[in-house]
Amino acid sequence: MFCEQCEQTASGNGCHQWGACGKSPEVNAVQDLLVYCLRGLASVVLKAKEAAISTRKADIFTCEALFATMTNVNFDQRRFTDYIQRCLEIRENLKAQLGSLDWSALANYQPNFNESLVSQGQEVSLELIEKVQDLDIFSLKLTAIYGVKGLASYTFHAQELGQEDDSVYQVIQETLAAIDRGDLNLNDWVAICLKVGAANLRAMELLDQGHTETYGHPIPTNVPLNPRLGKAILVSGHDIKQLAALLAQTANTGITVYTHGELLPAHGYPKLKEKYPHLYGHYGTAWQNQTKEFAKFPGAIVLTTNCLMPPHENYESKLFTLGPVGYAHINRIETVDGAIDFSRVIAKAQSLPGFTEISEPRQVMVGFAHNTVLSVADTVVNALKQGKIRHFFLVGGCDGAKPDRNYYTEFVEQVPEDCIVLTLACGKFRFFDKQLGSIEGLPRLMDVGQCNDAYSAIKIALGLANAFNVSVNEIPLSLIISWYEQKAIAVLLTLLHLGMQNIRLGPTLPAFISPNVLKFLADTYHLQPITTPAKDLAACLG
Ligand code: FSO
Ligand code: SF4
Repeated sequence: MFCEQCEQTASGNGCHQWGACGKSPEVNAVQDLLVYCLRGLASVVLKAKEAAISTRKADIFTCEALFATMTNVNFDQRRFTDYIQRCLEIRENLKAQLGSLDWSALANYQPNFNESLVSQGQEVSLELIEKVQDLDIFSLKLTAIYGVKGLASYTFHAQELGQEDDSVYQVIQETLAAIDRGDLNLNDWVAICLKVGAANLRAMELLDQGHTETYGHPIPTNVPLNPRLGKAILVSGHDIKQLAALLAQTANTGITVYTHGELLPAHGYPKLKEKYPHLYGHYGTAWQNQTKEFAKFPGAIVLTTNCLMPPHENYESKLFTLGPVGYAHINRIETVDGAIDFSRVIAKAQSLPGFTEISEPRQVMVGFAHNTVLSVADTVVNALKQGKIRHFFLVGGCDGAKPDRNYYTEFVEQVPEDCIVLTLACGKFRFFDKQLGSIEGLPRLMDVGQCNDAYSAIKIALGLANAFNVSVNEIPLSLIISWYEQKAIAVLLTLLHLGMQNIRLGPTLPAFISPNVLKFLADTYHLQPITTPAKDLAACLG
């Protein structure tokens, strides 16, 4: 097998025997086969778009299928067989509408379902196909594919909320189709990667619109970290719409709903909080701690999107997955025409003890998305001008199990008292409950939201630049980013597309970036690896 799409890739060098995430070589092979078939579908979709034939079904399918291949989303080999079959059906249906055309071998590719899809997947692994070719182009192709996976996940979430833009689907399909082209040089591939970043900005904007138009703009909200007595359901992942559907079905059942991981920022949405008082508090921390935290949770658990870890026996009977998420033998909740029936989850929660003891009250504050922060832009600008605020740090991104991620905790601890920390995504769980005080009434630690809310952080940065009438690279803001999986790659491409300079990235640099590509990024964008908190702080403030 070959996979190096995430930060925990084995020895920083690609998973070759078994995925460090728990993905088997068999699942990896059928994922490769699915991506291969999606590349063939993409060339047909592009022709259909040219002929003004509707490709919406194919576009949404492509996003869901790519999403399923991301790190810690789906480990179920049968689900990938289904995706491959659906991919071919959709492709053939579009071809039939297009009439007789000369199709490439890839667009005509037909796996044999009577034989092992695993060995057929191994034959089309990107590494095998590209092995003899240019290392730097291979590096950029992987960057584009992994970035498109992240982009597809944001696009999938946005369309669930009724927000779509054909230009985003166009870029996803063009990028997939481009992998097969031999006529593109290094500069072409850099341009493709940046185009993925531009489309990702639009996809994140659509997702932001979907969230805020449906649930209101997030407002500063205290979230209890201590449970309350009674039956309980824990919802993890990122999908606010699926959480809202569960809240609607658990209203007046006496069950308390808790968020886990990246669903913490859901508490900031006023229309969710006002409508569903049983959306009470938050339980646990980041994804890599779920095996311990899920085992202890005394109720049912729903995993909406990434990050799912291979579950332990001691909690798998109370765990449910839905959407692109999957794991063989784990309870699955199907979505039928957009409707989700959570009755099995509710019955499971009723059969479990729930919380029987209370603990010391603790809380954190969420809700510092762009609307809240930019509504006090004048206060921020004045405080900056008067020297009361010296600098902003965006310390955001994914968490993970490696000890070198302590850098981010130590960094926040060492940020001087006249500076403000904005944070987002699951990396914040290393410091989210720290009491850092305030400056001019502004908390020194502000939670902007999920990784899916990276758009909000970008909007805040652009809004401050606008208020100062300077470019975004001239405001006193440093980006200290932690990455783990493919959404972070898509966001990084967006930041590069916006021309953001001096990003500090860690805990390690992506394995798929070749030395020459890294040099290009360092020379052009001053992208750099993190070093030590003290050294990086001094450089940012210097
Ligand atoms: Fe974390 Fe997982 Fe949100 Fe990622 S939960 S690691 S970038 O999927 O998505 O921040
Ligand atoms: Fe390895 Fe990450 Fe790929 Fe899993 S997703 S196989 S850990 S590189």
